[in-house]
Order: sequence, then structure tokens, then C-alpha cells
Amino acid sequence: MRTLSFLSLGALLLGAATATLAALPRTPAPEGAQVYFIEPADGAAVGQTFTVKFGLKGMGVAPAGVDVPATGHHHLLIGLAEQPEMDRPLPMTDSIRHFGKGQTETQVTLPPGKHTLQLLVGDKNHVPLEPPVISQSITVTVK
Ligand SMILES: [Cu+2]
Repeated sequence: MRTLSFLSLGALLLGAATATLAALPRTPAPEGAQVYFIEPADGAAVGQTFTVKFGLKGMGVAPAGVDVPATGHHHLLIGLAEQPEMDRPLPMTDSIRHFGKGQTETQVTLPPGKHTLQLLVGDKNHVPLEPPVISQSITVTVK
């Protein structure tokens, strides 16, 4: 009996994990929505810890988990070689930072060298909108 309930719990957890990874319905992007960097500027030279300010037009910012039409939250992509998959929740990694409290700026600390930065808006489930509201990729040189 104990073994059986352990197995059912395992199946339940596996089911939940699979559901999380599976494709979720994507939120349509509001017409003309645009995300961009207020700072730093593309090509800027910055110190090892620098401020990044996120700009958003044509839609609003809301925390993750909050269901308000025409809103989303920011994700900062740092040095990603490939764009993340757009039909599922964005993973939380050092290279994909979530601002699920609705933050519109952050401090980033990176080692010296060139780094690419890009902003990507996600919906309440951290899934990119359809079509993706994604910024230009900018490059900064950390001194
Ligand atoms: Cu997120």
C-alpha cells in the first residue's frame, strides 16, 4: 500500500513536471508592442556592475502570475547564442533572468569583455508573446 501511494505520488509529480515543460497557449502580443533598452546604449563601455533600464511601449508591466490583459514582465537575455524556445515558459538561468515582480531596471555584474544583451517580454506564465516582443540585441564592453 505504501509502495503504491509512493508510486502514485511519483506519477503525479512527473505529470506536473511534464505539464510545466509542455507547450502552453501563447498570449497574443498587443499591436505595436515594443521592448527596448533605455540604457546602456548599444556599444557602450560599462563597469563590471552596471544598470540596465528596460523600456516598454504599447503594453504594460505586471508581475508574473497576474492576469491583466496587455501586460507582461521583462526577461534579460545575457550572451545567449540562440534564442530560447518561444512556445514554453522561459527557463530561469544566469543567462535568462526573470523580473517577475514587474521590475523595470536591474544591476548586472559581468566579467570584462564583450557581452550581448536582449530583452524579451513574457506573459504571466513566463511564456513569450505571439509574436515575441523582443528587443534588438545590444553589445556592451565591460571594462
Ligand atoms: Cu518570467
